Amino acid sequence: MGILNVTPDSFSDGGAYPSSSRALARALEMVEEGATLIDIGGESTRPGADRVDAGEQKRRILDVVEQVSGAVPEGVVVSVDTTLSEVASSALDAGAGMVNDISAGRDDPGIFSLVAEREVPYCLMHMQGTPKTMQDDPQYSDAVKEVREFLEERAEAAQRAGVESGRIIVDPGIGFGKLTEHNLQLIAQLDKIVELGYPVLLGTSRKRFMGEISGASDPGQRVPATVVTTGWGLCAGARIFRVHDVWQNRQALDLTQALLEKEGR
Ligand code: HH2
Repeated sequence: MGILNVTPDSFSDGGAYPSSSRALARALEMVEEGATLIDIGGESTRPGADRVDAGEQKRRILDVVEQVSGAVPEGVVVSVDTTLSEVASSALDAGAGMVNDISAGRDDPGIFSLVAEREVPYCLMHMQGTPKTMQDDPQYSDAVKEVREFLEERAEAAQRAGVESGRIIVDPGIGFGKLTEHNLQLIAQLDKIVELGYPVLLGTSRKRFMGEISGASDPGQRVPATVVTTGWGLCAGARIFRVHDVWQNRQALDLTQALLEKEGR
């Protein structure tokens, strides 16, 4: 899954695509590099970020969603990264085929019924708190257990609202209300999340905890660390990798897959 943030302020690619033609060119480049999903978002959720209302999100993304959906080859799906059903609904009308909701239906419960009605894949993610304050003082007694229970509960809530279990994807929400220690525990024990039985999406790309460990203060210098988590995640059973640097992570996946096959997996 290649990341396409059409925002002025995303932590790594904010302001990188000031026009829809630039965004389209990057989307096609990511497909060329091996992405089969393009995740388009109009709201930064970096720590401390302010909310962006539905109208502004739509102004930022709809043209891009329509252009990218119309230009990508068959089999490539556009995902909309939003917590709001109004934005998701318009993006689906414009050609998107998946919803990525970092609030797991807590921001806008209407997103469950929308996804159920449109019969599209739906990713629900764990987050403690809200982007504005989530890194202030995250607390867990057992991060892996709590994240796992949360994802299970939200997946059940989505199903009660009519979302088919086969359309649900779960995501531990790396960096969302978590200290480095919690992020490491969740990646190291990703198999515990995989055990839930839903496809797992892993979003580590260029994130801050990698800078804390490696000293790489510039997000663009965290690509090698990202690639390690991608290979690790595939070994643990994760299925979707949300990344800025597509060919580098594609290469890691191809090599890890070849090794897993030699191991007999
Ligand atoms: N991370 C970000 C945004 N959306 N969605 C899922 N499912 N999982 C993630 O880990 C995830 C996500 C944050 O990264 P990015 O989009 O690069 O930055 P920003 O929020 O500043 O736009």
